[in-house]
Amino acid sequence: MLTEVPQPIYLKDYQPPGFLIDRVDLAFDLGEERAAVHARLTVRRNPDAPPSDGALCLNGEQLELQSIFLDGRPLNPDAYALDEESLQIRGLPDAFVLETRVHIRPQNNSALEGLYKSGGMFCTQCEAEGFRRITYFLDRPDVMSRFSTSVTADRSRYPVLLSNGNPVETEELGDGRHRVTWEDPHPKPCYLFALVAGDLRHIEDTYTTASGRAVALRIYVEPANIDKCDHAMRSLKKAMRWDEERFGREYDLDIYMIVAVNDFNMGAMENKGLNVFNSQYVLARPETATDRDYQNIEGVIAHEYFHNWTGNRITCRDWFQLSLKEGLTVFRDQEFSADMGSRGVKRIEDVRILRAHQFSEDAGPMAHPVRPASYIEINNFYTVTVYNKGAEVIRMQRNLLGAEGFRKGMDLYFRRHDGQAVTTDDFVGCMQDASGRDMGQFQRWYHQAGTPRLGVEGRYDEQARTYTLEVEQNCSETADRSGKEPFDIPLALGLLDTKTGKDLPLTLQGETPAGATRRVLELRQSKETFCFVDIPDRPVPSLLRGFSAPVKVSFDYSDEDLMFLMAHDSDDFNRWDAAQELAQRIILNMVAQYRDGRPMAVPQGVVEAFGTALADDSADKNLLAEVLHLPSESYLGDQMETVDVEGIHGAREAFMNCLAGALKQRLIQLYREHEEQGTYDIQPDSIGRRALKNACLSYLMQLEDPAIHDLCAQQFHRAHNMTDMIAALAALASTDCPQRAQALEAYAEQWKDDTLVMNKWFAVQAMSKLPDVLHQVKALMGHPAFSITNPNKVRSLIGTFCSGNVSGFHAADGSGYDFLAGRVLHIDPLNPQVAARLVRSLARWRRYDPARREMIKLQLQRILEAENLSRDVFEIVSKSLAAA
Ligand code: 7MF
Ligand code: ZN
Repeated sequence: MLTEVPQPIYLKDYQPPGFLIDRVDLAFDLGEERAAVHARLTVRRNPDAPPSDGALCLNGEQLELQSIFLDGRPLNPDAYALDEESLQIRGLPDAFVLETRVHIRPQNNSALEGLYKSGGMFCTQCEAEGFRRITYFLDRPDVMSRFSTSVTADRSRYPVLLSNGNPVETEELGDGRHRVTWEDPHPKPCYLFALVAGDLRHIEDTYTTASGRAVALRIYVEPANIDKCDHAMRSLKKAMRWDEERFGREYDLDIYMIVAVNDFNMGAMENKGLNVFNSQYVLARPETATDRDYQNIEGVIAHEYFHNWTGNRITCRDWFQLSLKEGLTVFRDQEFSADMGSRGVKRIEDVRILRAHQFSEDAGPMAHPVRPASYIEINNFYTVTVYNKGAEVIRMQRNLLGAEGFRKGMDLYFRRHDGQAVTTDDFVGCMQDASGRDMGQFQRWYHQAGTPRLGVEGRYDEQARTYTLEVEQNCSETADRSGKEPFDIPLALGLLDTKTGKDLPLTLQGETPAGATRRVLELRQSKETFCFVDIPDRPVPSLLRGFSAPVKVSFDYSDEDLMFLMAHDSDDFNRWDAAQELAQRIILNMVAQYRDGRPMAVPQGVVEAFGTALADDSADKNLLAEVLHLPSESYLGDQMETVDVEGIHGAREAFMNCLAGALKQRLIQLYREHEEQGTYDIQPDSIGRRALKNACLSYLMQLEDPAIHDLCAQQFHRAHNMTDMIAALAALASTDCPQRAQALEAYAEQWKDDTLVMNKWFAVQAMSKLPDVLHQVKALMGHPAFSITNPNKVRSLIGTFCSGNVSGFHAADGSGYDFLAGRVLHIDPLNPQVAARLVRSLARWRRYDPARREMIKLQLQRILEAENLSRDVFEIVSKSLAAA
C-alpha cells in the first residue's frame, strides 16, 4: 500500500499565482552521467494575487540542488526549505532574480517525463507537469515567461542542439563540446518548453505565409529515417495553408521544427516552434506505413500545428481547462482531415471512436465532465472525454450558431484572449458575445458528465397531414455525481418520404414554408414537441443527422425502416448508422438465441440489405468499407445489461460468416475488381479501393476455404504496400492454416530492423482469435524486437491484447486478468503513465458475469496492495473499486 493516500485537487480551490516569472534564462550542460541545469528566473509579485503568507513555493521533483542565489548572492540556508516536491523561500522582495543550479539524471529517466534519453538523443516532455523535473519553477500554465535556452554538449555525439524559438548564438568550446543558444520571443507557460540534442538529420522546406513571410520548416529524424519524412512535410504545409484559409491564422516564428523520437508516452507535443513527435506519427513510406498511418500522420501533424494558436498563443488557466485547447484543437484537426479527404467517412471514423470509447468512459468509474471538477493525477485526464467529447461540444456550438456565427466567435476569441491563459467559460463567452445567443444552458455540456439519451416518438396524423415528434431527454447518474439538468441539444434531422425515398420539405406548424429538407431543432426542456405540416404520408425520420450531438437516440424503427434508411438516407453518416444499428440489433438477437440454446439466425432481408449495399457500383468505396466494418465486440458488450463475452464473440463471428457465405461470389468479384493496379498512391479513391478489397478479404477469410487462404497468402507475399501486406497478415494471424506461420516468419525476417514495422507484427498477433493467443503474447515479450520500456511496444503487444482482443483478454479462466495485473505492477515503477493507461482495461469489471467480476476485482485489489504504487495507477484502481 501507499504510505500516504494521494489527495484530489479541486477546481474550486484555484488561486492566481502569488508571483510571476517574466524571464527565464536556462543553461543546460548535458553529460553522460548527469545533466546540470542552471536557471535564472526574473520574478516579481503578482499584483492581482490574493493575500498570502508571501512565501514563494516552487515546484521541483527529483532534482539535486547544487546552489541557489538571490539577486547575485548565495541564499542563506534558513531562508529556504526543501522537500520531495518543492522549494519554499521566505522573506523575498517584490522583484528579484533567483538563480538555481541542479543536477538531474536523464539517463535513468524511464518515466519519459521531463528531460530523458531516447536511444542516443536527449529530449523533453513537459506537459502537463514535467518541467518541475528539470528545474525549480512555478509549474502551472497561468505563469507565462520569455525563455532563452543555451545547450552545451559533446559535439560528435550531439551535433544538433535544439530548443524553442530562434537560434541566436553558436559557440565551439574547444574541448570537443559546443553550445547553441535559443531565444523564444513569445511568452509561454513552461509546459511548452522543449530541448532536443542528438545526432539527427533533417529535411528542410520553406513556407510563405499569407502575408508573405518566409518560414523555414525542418523535420529532424535519426539518419536511417531520412527517406520517410516527405509525407509529414507535405502534411505540415497543408495544415499551415488550411489554418490561414479556414481560421485566418498565420504562423508567428521564422522557423518551425519537428523532431521524431522512438520513446514517447503519447502521440506528439506542441512545444512552441519545436514539436516533438512519437516517430510513428512522422515516418512513412508506402512499404512501411498503412493508409491509416498516412492519415494519422496528416491528422497529428495538423493537430500539433493548430495548437500554435489554440493552446500556445491562448493557453489554459489551469489543467481543469485542458479541453479549452484539446477539445478545440481536435475539432480543428477533424475539420482539416474532413477537408483533405471524405467528410462523410471522417465523421463516421470520429463517431465510431466517440461511441466506442467515450460513451463507455462516461458509463464507468472514471466518468468526468469535459471540464473536470477534481483530479488526483492530471495525466489521467488526457481522456476521450476531454479530447473527443470536448471536440463534439465545440461542434455543437457551430451547429447551434451556424458556420458564420461560429467563425465570428472564433475571431473574437483570438482577438480578446491572445497572449492569455483562460478558461472554457471564456471561450463560450466569446461565442455568446459574438452571436448574441444565450449560452448559459449550453455550459452544462462542460460541467455535467454523462451521455444523454433522447427518447423520440413519432405520430403521423393522416387527416391533418402532420407528423409530430416528441423528444424526451434523460441522463443517467455518473460515477462523478455531477449534475444532470437538461442539456441544450442541437438535433439535426430530415423526414424521408417512403414512396420516393427522398427528403420531404420541413415546415413546423405556424411557419411559412421555406423548403429546407434538413433542419437543426433545439432541445432545451426535458420534453419538447415538434409538429411538421404538409406531410403526405407516414415518413421515416432520419434523426441526429451527421451526429449533431453526442447523445444516444432511441426510436422504435422496424428492421424495414432501418433497411430503408440504409438504402435511401441522403445523409452519408445516417445511411451508415442505419446499417450499424441493424447489424447490432441482429447480433444482439443472436446472442440471446445462443444463450437460450436456440439456433442463431440472420433474417433473409438483412442479408439482402447488405447484398444491395454491395451491389451498388457507384457507391463510395470508403463508405462501403465502413458499412462492412461491424460494431466491435466491446461496443456490442456496452449495449448489454451484463456483457456476454462468449455470446457476443460467437454471434458476431456467425453474422460475418453468414454474410460471407451468402455473398461470397460478390465479395470475390469486388476483391478482384479492386486489386492493385498501376502505381501506388494515397489519393482517397485509391485508399477506398484498398479498404473495400481488404474488407472483402477479411469476410472471405471467415469461410475456412483453402483456396481463400491461398489468395490471402498470395496477397501477403506479393504486396508492395503495407496496407495490403498487414491486412493479409492480420487475417492469416487469426486463421489456423499452414500459410500463417510462413507469413509471420517472412514478415519478421523482412522487417526485423524497422522498429515501427515490427510493432504491427506484435499487434496482429495480439489480436489473434486463435485459442493460444495469450501464450503467444507472453512468448513475444521475449522477442528481441520487444522492449518493456518502450511505450509503443507495450501498447502494440500488451495494450492491443488487453483492449482490442475481447475474447482473448476475457478468457473464462481469468488468465488475461492475471497477466495484465502482473504487467501493470512491473511497468508502474518504470513508467506510471503507461501503466495507468493499461490498467483501464480492468476498470469496468462490474459489467461482467459474477465469475469474471470476482476475478477482475481480485486483480485490482492485488494491484492496490503493491508498495509504492504511483498516483496514476492508484487513482484508476481506487476509483474502479469504489464506484458502485
Ligand atoms: C491528435 O494533445 C489528437 C490527440 C498532449 C499529449 C497530443 O497535442 C497533444 C498533447 C495525448 C493524447 C492525445 C494527443 C496528444 C496527447 C493527440 C495527438 C494528436 N498536448 Br496524452
Ligand atoms: Zn493536443
